[in-house]
Amino acid sequence: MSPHMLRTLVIPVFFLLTSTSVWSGRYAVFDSKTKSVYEFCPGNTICTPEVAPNMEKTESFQTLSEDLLPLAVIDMEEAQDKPQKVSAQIIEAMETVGFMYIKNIPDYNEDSLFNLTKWFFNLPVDVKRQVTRHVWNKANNNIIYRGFFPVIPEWTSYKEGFEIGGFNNITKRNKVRTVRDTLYEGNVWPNSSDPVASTNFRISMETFFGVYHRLSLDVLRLVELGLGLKKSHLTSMFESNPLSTLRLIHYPPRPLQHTPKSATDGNVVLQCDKHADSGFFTFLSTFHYSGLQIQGSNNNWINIPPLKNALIVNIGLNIAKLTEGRFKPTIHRVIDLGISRYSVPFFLEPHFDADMSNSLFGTPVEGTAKNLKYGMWLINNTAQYAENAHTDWGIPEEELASDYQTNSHVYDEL
Ligand SMILES: O=C(O)CCC(=O)C(=O)O
Repeated sequence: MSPHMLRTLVIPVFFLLTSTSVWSGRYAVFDSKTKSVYEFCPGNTICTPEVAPNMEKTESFQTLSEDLLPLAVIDMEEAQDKPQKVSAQIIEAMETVGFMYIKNIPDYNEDSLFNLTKWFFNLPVDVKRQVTRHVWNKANNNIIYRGFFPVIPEWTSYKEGFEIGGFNNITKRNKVRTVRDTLYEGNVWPNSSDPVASTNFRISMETFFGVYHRLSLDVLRLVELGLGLKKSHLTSMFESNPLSTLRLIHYPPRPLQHTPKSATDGNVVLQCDKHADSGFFTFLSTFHYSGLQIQGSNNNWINIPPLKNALIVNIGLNIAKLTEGRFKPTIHRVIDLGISRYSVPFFLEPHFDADMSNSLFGTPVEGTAKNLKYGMWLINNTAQYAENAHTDWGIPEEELASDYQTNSHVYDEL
């Protein structure tokens, strides 16, 4: 193993091990019905009976006409007749701001997605805990990468989420042997007291996953066209077995006792810390909420208001690297509005074996291990996020190392 490969492996493993001791083990689950945050201590007992936010304001809806919006609006209907024009608009948006809106998305229905999101987060705490990741609920042996993650009160980002991928074949924890098994983990679904509603949730979430998947391939085809790439050059990385994630997010209003200094910026309280996405493309629904801000060239913060039935699309560090820096991964954050805010990002991810070591134009990516696969890159880069930092990937360190070696070895021979 080269020194570089060793470093990329050892640093995150070290981080995973040390971060567990920094984390106090407390986490919180929001119950929207009672408007209470139930805090759990190590050992899964409720350590404070109830910490009511008691500060929820009435929601205010914000709409702006399209010509006042701060980002380009890409029309997917227009793309059918004028692909050249629309692909040029996409490339321009990605090369300048790294953010855009897209509208007229086939089969996308914002109201229906909003209802599903609220349905999930309104479930009683006990039902959410059935699908909580293993690290927070040791009774759940099958959850490593998918399912529910709770609020961690002392973290800068204050959110709970529920994630699905494209797979339903659950790998049992005790059968997990490789990083590949972990990332291809199947979905888990909540069983509420209303079985019809639970089934509807599952079917609708799977349908939305398909809507986002097809949309992302349409956008990638336009990117191929705009960058002058061969047909399927980009889409082939995503078409089959993508590791994409559809995440429902709820940001409960942040009570003072859960607001560390790192979660403030002057008078502003943060719900999601400033960051650039790590991956490829993110397709984000912010419903009718403001709160999202992107960093301008003078380090100023620009509000990104919602556009009805449209998605906000931005790019991550990986596609920036693969385009040799042509696409800009812009830093963004979410500020606390004092209300419960919901959003749904779809993180477009390629299949496990997608090559991360060569750019789309054929040049080796600087600072990347030779023949690095996406799956290995992902596991080494997601530990920094609050919702993953404490994940017990279910793989002993030596096996993680050996999987890394095996995969790298196979590819070195090609
Ligand atoms: O909730 C939002 O508006 C933004 C979410 C986000 O930036 C993320 O999940 O990476």
